[in-house]
Amino acid sequence: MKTALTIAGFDPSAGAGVTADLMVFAAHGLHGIAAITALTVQSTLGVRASHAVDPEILRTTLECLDQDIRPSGLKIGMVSSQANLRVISGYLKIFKFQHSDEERIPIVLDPVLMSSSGRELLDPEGFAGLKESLLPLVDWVTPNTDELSRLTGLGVGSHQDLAIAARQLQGQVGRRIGVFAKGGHLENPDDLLLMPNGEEHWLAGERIETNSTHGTGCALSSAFLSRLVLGDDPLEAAHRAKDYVASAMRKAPGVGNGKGPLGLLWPLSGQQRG
Ligand code: PXL
Repeated sequence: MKTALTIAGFDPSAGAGVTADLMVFAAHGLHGIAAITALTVQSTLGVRASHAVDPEILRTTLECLDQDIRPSGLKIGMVSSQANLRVISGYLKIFKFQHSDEERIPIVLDPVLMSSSGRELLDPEGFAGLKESLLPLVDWVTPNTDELSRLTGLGVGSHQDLAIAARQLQGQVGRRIGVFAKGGHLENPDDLLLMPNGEEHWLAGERIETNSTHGTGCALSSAFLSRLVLGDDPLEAAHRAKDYVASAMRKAPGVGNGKGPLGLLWPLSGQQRG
């Protein structure tokens, strides 16, 4: 069985963060492992607090896993603090140094900045570090419209804005990374896949009427990584990730009184995509 590693925050209501990522990996037949960057205090009703874990715990978790299990793919979600950002950048540099180009694994960064309930999930120094030192170390970045806007300083209210900002972000990084820009907040919720070679592909979205939207962005990003690990080309991976998440929204378990979690394990219960 292939392994995928997520470096992300813990959401006790199991909607977003590492718990969601591990469910997504399981749904794709992957063994998921996790290194936690932050403990959030939240339910489906919103985030009340967020506490970065001690960077030494994160560093030794990554070191300990690295000495034992080689992942076939890596996803980074909520980073939380500048100190943890430094640990993750250091880990990626050593990881890349240790492995040849043929052994390269896909690395996807979901640049989590704020919860949908409006709480900042990365400190200001961490934000600067994410742009300067973390982005150049990854292969794909999966921002939503707000994240794309904050990372580029451009307004993103339309499809054209999304494409311009995605190109600017790619240019800013100084190395050809791919941008899977999530347009879920646009009037027509289409996503844009900007390939490392500059090709643009629009993926048509549909608005799904549901209150179960907690962790949708996390799930799309980790499903995309899962499909890359399984050998899909990026366009195929993006289409399948979108289909998987749309089905997970339709098959939500209906838990909680706020924005509920998705039904991320639907492929394991023998259900057809819905
Ligand atoms: O969806 C962004 C996100 C990611 N990771 C964790 C979160 C949230 C939003 O609340 O709590 C742990």
